[in-house]
Amino acid sequence: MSVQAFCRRLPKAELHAHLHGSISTNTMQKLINDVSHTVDKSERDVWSTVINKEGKRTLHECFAVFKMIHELVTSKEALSMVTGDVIREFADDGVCYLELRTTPRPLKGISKRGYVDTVVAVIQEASNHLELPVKLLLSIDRRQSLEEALDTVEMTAEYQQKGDGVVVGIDLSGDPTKGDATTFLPALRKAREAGLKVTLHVAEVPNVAETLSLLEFGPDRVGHGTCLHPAQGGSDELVKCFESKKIPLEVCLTSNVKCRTVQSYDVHHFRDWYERGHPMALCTDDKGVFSTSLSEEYCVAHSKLNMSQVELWKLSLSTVDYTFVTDDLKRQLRHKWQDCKQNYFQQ
Ligand code: 6MZ
Repeated sequence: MSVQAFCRRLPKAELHAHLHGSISTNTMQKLINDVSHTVDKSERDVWSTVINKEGKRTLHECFAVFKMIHELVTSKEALSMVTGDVIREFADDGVCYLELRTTPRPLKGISKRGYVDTVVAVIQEASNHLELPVKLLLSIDRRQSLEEALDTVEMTAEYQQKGDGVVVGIDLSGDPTKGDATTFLPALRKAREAGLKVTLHVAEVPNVAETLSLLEFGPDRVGHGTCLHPAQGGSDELVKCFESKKIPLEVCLTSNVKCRTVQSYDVHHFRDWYERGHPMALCTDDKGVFSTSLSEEYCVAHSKLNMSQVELWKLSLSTVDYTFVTDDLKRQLRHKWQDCKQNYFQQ
């Protein structure tokens, strides 16, 4: 079996996928067509050029792309359509567990809560016909105020208490060059008190003091962790703290290299943490913006980081341990992984 076929067939869990960054070129084209009667051709051409750029963007350019995507997703209908497409595409890629995250924002005629209701409704609808458990994290954007962050936490707790099991936690993300994430520590503590899971974007760019405070808070997982090591602008204290707490790391290989927060796969921090036996999950981050898929991330780990098929299998299975779900669902997921192994890999 080719590596591509192996990675496609491998059961996979996606733990770090921003909804609007995951919108594929096809779906983006649908959005552009939908606004064609209200927007002139030159603007549509700019959008088409941006979405067809194959994901080669600096971190700064990525955030300009998110702004553009947000300008295209302005109605409840558009939000439903993109959420449905993103879930289907992950399912088609052999993803067997999906955690989406998104930053609630008011759209035409709907509040932030209306936004979350819309995404939750699409997730519930998808569960009627797809064998793919989908959970949702609500994101705090670093550019927001503490009050907005507290509102997001309160809203997340309300949805969690509704008991439909879709909304499970909080993410802290947004442009890492903006704001001070430690501002949000009171909101993050409230999230933990409410029993919510918490994952934080940490050290995507060098910032030793902020990173240390976030790690000391003790999140359930962290995203990126690019600049922990002294050679990447971190410090020995950060490495020691991260290692001793064994906080699972959401690794986004293509995203880091395309954004140039990591110079090349050869120097990517994945290999070092893998050799230390640190808990890690391969993730896409923004599969639309970076033109990738979760299967592709596993292929990259094979071709650029010399991971064998057996290692990829073990890595994928271990990812189930870091999902934000009940022990019962984790058991069911592990069975699914074992069934797939028997069906596909022992012929
Ligand atoms: C930090 C990121 C990100 O929430 O509108 N986002 N935050 N680092 C990254 N690495 C490249 N990629 C995406 O999805 C888009 C939002 O996700 C966050 C940003 O806040 C972006 O605006 P939602 O669904």
